[in-house]
Amino acid sequence: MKQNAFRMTFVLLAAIFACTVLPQTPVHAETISLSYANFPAATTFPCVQMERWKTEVEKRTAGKVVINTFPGGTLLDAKDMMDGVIAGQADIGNLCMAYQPGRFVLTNAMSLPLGVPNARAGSLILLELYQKYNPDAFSKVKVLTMFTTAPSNIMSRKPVQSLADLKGMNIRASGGAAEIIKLWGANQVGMPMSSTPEALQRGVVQGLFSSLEVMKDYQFAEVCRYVTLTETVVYPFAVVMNLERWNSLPPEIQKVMNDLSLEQSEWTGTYMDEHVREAVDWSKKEHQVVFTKFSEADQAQSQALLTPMVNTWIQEAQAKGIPGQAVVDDIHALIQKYNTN
Ligand code: DTR
Repeated sequence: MKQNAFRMTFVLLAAIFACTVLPQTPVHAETISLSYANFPAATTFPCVQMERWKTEVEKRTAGKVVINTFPGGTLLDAKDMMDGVIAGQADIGNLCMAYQPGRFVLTNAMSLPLGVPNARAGSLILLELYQKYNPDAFSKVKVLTMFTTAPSNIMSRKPVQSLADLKGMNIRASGGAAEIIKLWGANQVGMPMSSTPEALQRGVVQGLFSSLEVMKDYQFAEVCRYVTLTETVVYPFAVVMNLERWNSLPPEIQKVMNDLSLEQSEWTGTYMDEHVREAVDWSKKEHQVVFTKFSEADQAQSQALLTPMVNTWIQEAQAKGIPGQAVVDDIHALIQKYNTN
C-alpha cells in the first residue's frame, strides 16, 4: 500500500514537471533534429564528409540544428537512398549516382572516360554541371551538395599486368566503371561498395575497380595485394534532402546549408585526393601491395576500347531529351578550368 502511494506521488510529480517545466525550456523546443542516412561504413569518405557537414551545420547554426547521422546502411541502404529521402524515411541521404545510371543520366556523364584528373576537380565540375542543367532526376529533392571520387584503378588478389590477365576475371564494379571493366574483358560483377568486403572475402570476386582509398578504409589491402593503375573514371555522388523538410526550415538555416554547398563539394574532393595518397602509402608499407601499370601497347588498346562509350552515351542521352553532346563538351571545358593540381 505504502509503495503504491509512493509510486502515485512520483507519477504525479513527474507529470507536473513535464507540463510546467519542460515547455518552458526554449533550447529544446527550438532545436531542429535532422536524420542523415549513408550506405557505406563509417570509416569511408562518404561518411567522413557527412560528419564534417554535420559539425559545420551544428556550429554555424549555433546548435539550433542537430544532425543525427546513420552510417553503414542503418537507416537506408545504397539503392533505397533517393526514394527513402523522397518518402521522408530519412531527412537527408547520401547516394552514389553511378549505382543507378538509368535514373541519373545527366550527372552520370561524370563516369564517362573523359579524363577527370582528380576528386577535387571532379567534384567542382559535377556541381557546376548540376547547377547549369538542373536535371529532372532531382526535382523531388533539395540537393545539398555533390562530389566525386578520385579516378578508378584495379585492385586484385593476383597481378593484372595486361588486358590478357584481366580476361574473364571476376571484378566488382558499378555504373560507368562497370562498362569499362567489361570492355577490357573482365567478368564484371555489379554490387554497391557496401557489399564488396564480403564478396572479396568469400572469393565471389577476385578484385574491384574503384578509387584507391578503399584499400585502407575497408582494409582491402589485406586481400588485394596488387593494384593496376589505370586512373580511369570517377563516380558521382549527391547529398539530397526531403523537399518538405527543406521547405519547413527557417530561411537563415537554409542559407547556412546553401552557403556550405560549394565548400563541402571542394572539401570532400580535396579530402578524397589526400586520402588516396595516404592509402597508397599505407598499402605499400603495411601490406607490401605491388603497384603496376599496363604496358604502353595495352594502355593504348585499353583507351581505344573505351572510345565508343562516349558516343553511345551521347546518343542514348539525346534520345531521352538530354543534350548529351553539350554536356560532354562542358565537361571537357570544365576539366581545363579546374585542372589545377
Ligand atoms: N567507386 C565507387 C564509389 C566509391 C568509392 N569509394 C567508396 C567508399 C564507399 C562507398 C562508395 C565508394 C564504388 O566503387 O562503389
